Amino acid sequence: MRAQVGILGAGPAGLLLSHLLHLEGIDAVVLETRDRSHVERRVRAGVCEQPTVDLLREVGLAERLDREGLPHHGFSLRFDREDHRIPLTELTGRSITVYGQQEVVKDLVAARLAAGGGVEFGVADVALHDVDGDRPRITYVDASGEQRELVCDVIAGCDGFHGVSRASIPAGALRTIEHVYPFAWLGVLAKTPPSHEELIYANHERGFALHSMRSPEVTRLYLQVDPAEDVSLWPDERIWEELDLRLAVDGGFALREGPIVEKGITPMRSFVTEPMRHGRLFLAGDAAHIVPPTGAKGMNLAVADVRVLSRALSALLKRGDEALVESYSDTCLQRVWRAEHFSYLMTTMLHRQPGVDDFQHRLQLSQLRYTATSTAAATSLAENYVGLPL
Ligand code: RFL
Ligand code: PHB
Repeated sequence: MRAQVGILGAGPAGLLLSHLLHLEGIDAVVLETRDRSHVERRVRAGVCEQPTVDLLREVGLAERLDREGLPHHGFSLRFDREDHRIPLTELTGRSITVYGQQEVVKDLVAARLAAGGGVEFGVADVALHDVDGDRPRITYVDASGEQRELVCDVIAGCDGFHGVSRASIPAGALRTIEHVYPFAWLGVLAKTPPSHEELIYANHERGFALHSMRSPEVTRLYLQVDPAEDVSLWPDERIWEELDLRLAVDGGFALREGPIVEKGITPMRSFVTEPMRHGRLFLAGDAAHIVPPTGAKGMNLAVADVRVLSRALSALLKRGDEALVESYSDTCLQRVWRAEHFSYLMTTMLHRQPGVDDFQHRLQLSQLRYTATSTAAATSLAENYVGLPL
């Protein structure tokens, strides 16, 4: 089999890249190890920044997002039992849209299949070959158990943090920079209307808590926990009790409880691969970098990467112009490092570090109060949160 671009991974990065390439008249095949329903049900990101929404609109993928997505013009910062609103739109003229990653993925899969685009789910034993040469190949076993080979001009590694693409690059050709945080998030999805119209990021002495949502009927909530925490120690009542404590404010806050339908623990790390390219293999999204979720940037970075990559591959494959593929990694890494810094700031400002002294804690509270009361500080946070222009 032959394709101009072989794409590993049907997450937001891989699927959107194949759509963008299709619009450029370039044929691509997406190979995905999981089945379609798994990919469409995986609960992950919830926040689309403004540049992501603008791009999805521009490429005809925002019809359902515009109908069902929830536009948000601000969010709350809570600390010391006080609530402070960060008015995103007032400060930046832009906004975010709460629309689940799995909804973005469903829309992308539907668009790819409607256009007759190649997406193969349920493949196994994926291996990359000859990525240094100009005819790289992917071998794999398809869903019916047949051994296959896909010969490409270029391979896009969009297979997430645990995929094979990054691991296929010879040791020594890449540099990885990593920071692991001493906490994790316990995330739950509850069948209950949100308790507040906007997101709430709370710094509490018992740890961070986040109130988010997926729809007018479904709430998404997170609690800071130990990275080694066992999810079975968190029955529903304990989760609600803890959220109640951490989201509390003077004057009262009524948390709406309801059946919890999903529970999971996510470790927090920052991770960057440099460069994001080796020969004819281009890494994009979580395959190349990870941010802690506090800044809501992971999916948005994946989208930004493939926008740059689609243009670069179009120039290469249609005109033999190498300039944009040469600058691909540097162009993406500028945005990646901005998001890394912002995500680090949000994370360190909002979480309680086990074992830190009073000095660190007082600095954290001072930073929160400054952010909540200075227009300059709030604007800096807001412009990063809504997404810097692509
Ligand atoms: P994905 O979504 O991980 O997709 C990679 C796909 O590759 C497949 N795969 C393979 N395919 C072929 N061959 C192989 N050998 C393969 N190995 C793996 C996988 O099955 C998968 O389908 O990566 P992509 O496309 O780069 O997208 C990145 C985003 O998923 C990620 O950054 C976000 O979910 C991060 N994130 C958030 N991002 C935001 O922008 N806003 C948020 O509000 C936000 N909240 C979050 C988050 C991530 C979270 N978790 C669970 C990590 C909240 C959480 C809790
Ligand atoms: C979510 O709704 O899943 C969500 C929202 C904001 C974040 C992270 C996750 O910072």
